[in-house]
Amino acid sequence: MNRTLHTYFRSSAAYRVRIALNLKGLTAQHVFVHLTRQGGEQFGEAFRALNPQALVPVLSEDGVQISQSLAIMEYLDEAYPTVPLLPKALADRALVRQLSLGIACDVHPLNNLRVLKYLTTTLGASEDAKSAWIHHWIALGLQAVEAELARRPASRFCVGDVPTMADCCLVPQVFSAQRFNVDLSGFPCAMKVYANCQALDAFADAQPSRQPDAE
Ligand SMILES: N[C@@H](CCC(=O)N[C@@H](CS)C(=O)NCC(=O)O)C(=O)O
Repeated sequence: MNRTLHTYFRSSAAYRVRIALNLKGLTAQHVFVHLTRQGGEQFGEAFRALNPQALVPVLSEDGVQISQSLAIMEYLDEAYPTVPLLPKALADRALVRQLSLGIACDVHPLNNLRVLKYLTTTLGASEDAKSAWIHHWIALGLQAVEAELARRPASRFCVGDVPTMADCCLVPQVFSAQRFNVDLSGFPCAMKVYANCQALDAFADAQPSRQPDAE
């Protein structure tokens, strides 16, 4: 089996997949794509041939190439079901997807590198305005996660007492919030889940500072 992951240490989306692989006990050879060096290696011809969206992560496995972190995680879950990333009960599966999509589609893209670059260059936003933008969208997204977690019986992870795809999405988003100094004091349920996740090697080993390409 030849499995590679095109990744960048600071990428939240790649971080999700690194956690998922670790949870499943799967290894992948990491190919590092530096998102800022020389204008961004993701825009090079070779990487664009792999993913025309010019975004990491990309998982390649025996000729199969998949981009989009949620698609990758669902693929891994179907291909390697022994350690599942989705619970059994239908309603719980839907909740995991709801939380995952809420973060991956409605929070993360607004603070992605290319969006922030567009804000400051094309639209001329100041650094302060950029920072306010980041704080606004992360806080709004985490408020929704917090409300969802708070109205359910307390559990160790986002949905139940076993980590799921929702935790793979929450942890990188909280990590990114910390990097941007977002005040997280209003999110006790999310932070408790975050702490429970970080206590596991699968999550701790996937964090940006532990990656070989970390700066
Ligand atoms: N929805 C995509 C998002 C992928 C994405 O935005 N990747 C970022 C890093 S987290 C990226 O490659 N950014 C490069 C850029 O903005 O130019 C996923 O979940 O995989």
